[in-house]
Amino acid sequence: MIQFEQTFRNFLLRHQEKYNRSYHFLILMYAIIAAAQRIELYYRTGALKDNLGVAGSINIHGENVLRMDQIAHEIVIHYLNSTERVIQAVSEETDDIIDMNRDGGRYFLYFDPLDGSSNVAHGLPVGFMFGIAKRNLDGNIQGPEDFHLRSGREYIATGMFVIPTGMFTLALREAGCWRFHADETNTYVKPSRMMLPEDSRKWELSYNAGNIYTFGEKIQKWININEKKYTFRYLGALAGDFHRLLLNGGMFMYPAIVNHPDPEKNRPQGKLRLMYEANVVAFMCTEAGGDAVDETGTPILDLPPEKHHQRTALYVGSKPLIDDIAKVLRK
Ligand code: AHM
Ligand code: MG
Repeated sequence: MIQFEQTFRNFLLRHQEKYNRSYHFLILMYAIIAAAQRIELYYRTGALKDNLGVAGSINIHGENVLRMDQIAHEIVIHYLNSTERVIQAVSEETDDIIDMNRDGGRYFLYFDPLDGSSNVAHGLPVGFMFGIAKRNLDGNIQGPEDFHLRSGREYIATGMFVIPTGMFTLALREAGCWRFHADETNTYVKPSRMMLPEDSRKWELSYNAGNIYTFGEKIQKWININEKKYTFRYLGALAGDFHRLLLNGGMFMYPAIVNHPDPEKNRPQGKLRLMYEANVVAFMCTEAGGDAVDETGTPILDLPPEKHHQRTALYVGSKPLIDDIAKVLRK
């Protein structure tokens, strides 16, 4: 007998019915899946086809654009456009907001099509990360509800694909954080609910250890006191590191860089982007029973974005650890 698992499509169909939601979200999610699968195809053969190198230009963040960044960006834009349901999109790869269906669309999309650039040259895991907010459909309300700069608290879903591993995690507002696996036919199947483990023996800490002496004194002190209690793991691609965290618990952090020997390299605002990196994992983590804060100890999901490429420091993970570090950060 063949063993068939529940498919992602069936899972989502049931979810939409249970919460009395529209079919529009299904159309959007199928497009996102198609985009992820296409990115994965290119990535898997990337080294062979000479697609893992640099493209020869510099992006708005002052970083080298990689060939795969461009390919992944174009793929996502194509599939989002095809749904006719996206109002505007924000991509890490373009400076401007991308207009799609301004009149008829329902959703705002924030995405990083290929996050974890330092892994790309090696063909190691990277992430396609996205967050979704919805247009205010009550025609009487005008203003911020119809604006793309939404805080994470207003997102309706966030997700990430760990490429090229065939793992997909999706969090739906108030309906939990779920993980899916690609089967032999590349169909996402077998939803499993993710809840961070309470047992601290499995917890891991994850941060760029080479940066410790550039962190603020409070964080250096916290690390000094706490690092020996936990295992340490760092892949250097948020999707991969966060994927581990969801199963094992612990904390991922990318603190503000404030003590760099070359002051030009300080990043007091943090490195990661609020709208399509930090909010994505903060939203998933909250649905999995965890939490996330910035350098002031403020919940990431409460930060009002002032610009779409805004950066933030990020501390995300098991609630007791985030509560503890938030206390230190607020002092
Ligand atoms: P990117 O958007 O340029 O890829 O940067 C984001 C990545 C995250 O995936 C990862 O957590 C972090 O940057 C790693 O940074 P570092 O190499 O400084 O440790
Ligand atoms: Mg990125």
